[in-house]
Order: sequence, then structure tokens, then C-alpha cells
Amino acid sequence: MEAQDYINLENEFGAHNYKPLDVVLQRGEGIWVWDVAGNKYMDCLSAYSAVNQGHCHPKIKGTLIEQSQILTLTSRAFRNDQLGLLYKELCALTNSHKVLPMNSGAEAVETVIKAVRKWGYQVKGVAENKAEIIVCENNFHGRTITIVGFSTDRSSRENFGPFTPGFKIIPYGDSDALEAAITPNTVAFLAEPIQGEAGVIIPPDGYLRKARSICSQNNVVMILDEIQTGLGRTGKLLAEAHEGIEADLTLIGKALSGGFYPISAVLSNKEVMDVLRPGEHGSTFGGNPLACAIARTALKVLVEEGMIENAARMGDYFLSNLAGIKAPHIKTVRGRGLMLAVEMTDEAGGARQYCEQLMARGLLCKETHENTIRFAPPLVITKEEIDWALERIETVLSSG
Ligand code: IF1
Repeated sequence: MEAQDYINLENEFGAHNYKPLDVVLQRGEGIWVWDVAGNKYMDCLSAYSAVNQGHCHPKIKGTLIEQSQILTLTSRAFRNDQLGLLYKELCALTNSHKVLPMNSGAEAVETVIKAVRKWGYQVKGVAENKAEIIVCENNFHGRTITIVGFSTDRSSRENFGPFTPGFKIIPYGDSDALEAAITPNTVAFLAEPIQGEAGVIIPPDGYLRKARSICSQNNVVMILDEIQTGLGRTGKLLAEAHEGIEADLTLIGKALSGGFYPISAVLSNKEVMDVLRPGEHGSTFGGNPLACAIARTALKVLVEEGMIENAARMGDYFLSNLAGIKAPHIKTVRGRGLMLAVEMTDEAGGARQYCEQLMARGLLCKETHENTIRFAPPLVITKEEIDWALERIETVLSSG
């Protein structure tokens, strides 16, 4: 079968909820992937940051094979010998007190919504069904009904209502707006440290620190969604560290899987988690021994192999060189660590065509919204490989 045959199968039998680039991948190793015809590409998307450790990392693969031959799933009706160890290692690494494992990012978000609402009623003393959660414009937290209900993106929410009430939307990066939006019924503030889907939007310096103190002063739970920014992507283990703060609840997912097996987690720095009692929340696959074993190795290689420091160093290098590209249609370049974006002007004719041209030259990346191209390679990328990417990016962006 050739690429077009696979594409035809997807088009005929699959839901059309994506518009992927027409590259059919078959194999991956580190930052590189190969299509069914054997063409090689540099992956500058990393499965939306779920393969920070690089494709098919040998140690994570080893754990997958080993654990899959011993025990894969017990459900939480019974205990397993991997879950407690993952808890302990995650808490030590992130300075958290409690962990709640789920499978997807959206499930982790749903989990904290439940937890902070119950905390609001039982601990803060909010009247029944009155809890409010403050969220930000242009947020992206996942695809469930509740989550898209507080999205401001038309295609995410249009025609999917009615939605869950109890959310208040404020501008991102504006701590005064946060302060003004808080009422006695406010239980939590939920934000991304850097907005990913919105186009790698980095808030003003000091924003998260200010938000942290506003939340503390008002007895509001601060929730940071680090599903995309976490686990080394921005050059720190968690992006909150850039501002020297700790959220009360931190969500991680994506790269916790090492790119192998979905797992997400809620990290709790406060005893909010203790309000959840047996029978109130869970998931069949949440905390399964295969996912836990893989996550333990995924975290271990991230730290032991210096991927976080590499993301910081290589991110600086990538960003300063992107900023040096002279092309008429580049509007701005921004990034932190290896979460980078080039925003093109309205006259450029859309980011998609640039992604297609880069694909033709062996570099895979993805547009977000109309005009922004995102670059987020696995954190194992080297300087020489970034130079290779920059050559192609410069050629393509200069051609428009
Ligand atoms: C898709 C973007 C990335 C996330 C944050 C929660 C979730 C995500 C901050 C939900 C998921 C994804 C999902 C993916 C596209 C994608 C994305 F383009 F939307 F912005 F990563 F860059 N919080 N992000 O970024 O996690 O339930 O998917 O595990 O195709 O929808 P999930």
C-alpha cells in the first residue's frame, strides 16, 4: 500500500474531525520519523508535546515490554505495585503532596473541576451549586462538554451546547481582571502558564506570581494546566518555576506517557484532593500498572538524560536564530524553551502552506489558528539538528 491508499482509508472510514498533513508515518526514533515511502522527517511537533523524550525512547520501550509481560491492568478495585512508586516519585520530583492519576489531559481537567467544587462546598463554605471557577480567554484545556463550554474558540464550542454553568472568563495575562472577577463563590482560577493552542502566548513577567498571591489572599485554589508546558517543554520541569511559584493543583499529561501509553495526573500541593472520597471519582484505566511503570521511566529519562536543561539551552538557541530570520511576512517570533512559534502577517496567506512547504523539505510542524506556525521538537534535539531545521525554515519563510 502507498501513502494515498492509507489516506483514502482514513477518509472513507474515519470521522473527519482532523485535517492532518498528508504524511503517513510508519517509524520513529528520537526527533526523526519516516513515512511509508521511507522519506525521513524531523518532527517539530512531538505529538503536541507528548513525545518530549523522543520517539521510541529505548529505555521507555524497555519498560513497556517488561511491564507488559508481567501485569498491565488491575483496575483500582485492587492495588498494584507500580502506582505507589509513581506517586512517591512524582511527589518528590514536583514537591507535591498528593497525586490522582487519569488517562487523558481532559480527564485531569475534569478531575480538578470536581475536586475544587467539592472543596468549595465543604471547606470554603460556598453555598450549594454556587461555585464559580475563573478561566481565561483563548484557553485550551481539552474537548469534553464542560471544557469546551468555557472555551472562547468558536469551532471548539459551536453547536455543542448546552454547557455546564459555573465558569467566568477573563482576559489572559491580566491580574487586575482576576482580582476583579473573584467573588465569595470563587473556588478556583484555572490557567495555562503559556497558552499553547492560542499560539504560544507568553503572559507578562510576574503575571503568575501576581495571580498566585491574589489566589492565596482570597482563598481561591490556583490550578495550572501544565499538560502541554510541563515536563521540560519550556526548559523547566514545570513552567510555573519560571516565576518561582507553586500552584495548588497542577495538571500534567502528554509527555508523562513518554509517547507510549496515555496517562495524566493531578498534582496537589494543598489538601484539596482529600475532599474526594471513595466512589466519587475514578477511571477504569487510571493508575494501571503499565501506564505507571512507563510514566516512572518517562520521568526518569527526562531528568537523568538532561532533557530539561537541553530544552532550555536549545530553546534559547532556536529562538534567537528564528528571531534573526529576515522574511517580509514574519510578524513576531516567540517562545520559551522548546515551545516556539512564528506568527505570520495577514498578508502571508495563512500558516498552513508554510507547514506544507516545510514538510516537502523534511520538517514536520503544525499551524495553529490562521497565521501561527509552532515548533516543538522532542527535547533531545541537538544544535546541529536545529541548524538543519533553521536552514529549511529560513528558506520557506523567505519564499512567501
Ligand atoms: C487535539 C492544541 C496542543 C492542552 C492543554 C489540556 C489538553 C491539551 C494545555 C487536553 C491538549 C492538544 C490536544 C490536541 C491538540 C492539542 C494542542 F493544538 F490544541 F494546542 F497540544 F498544542 N490542556 N492539547 O494543550 O489533553 O485530553 O488531549 O490529552 O488534537 O485536540 P488531552
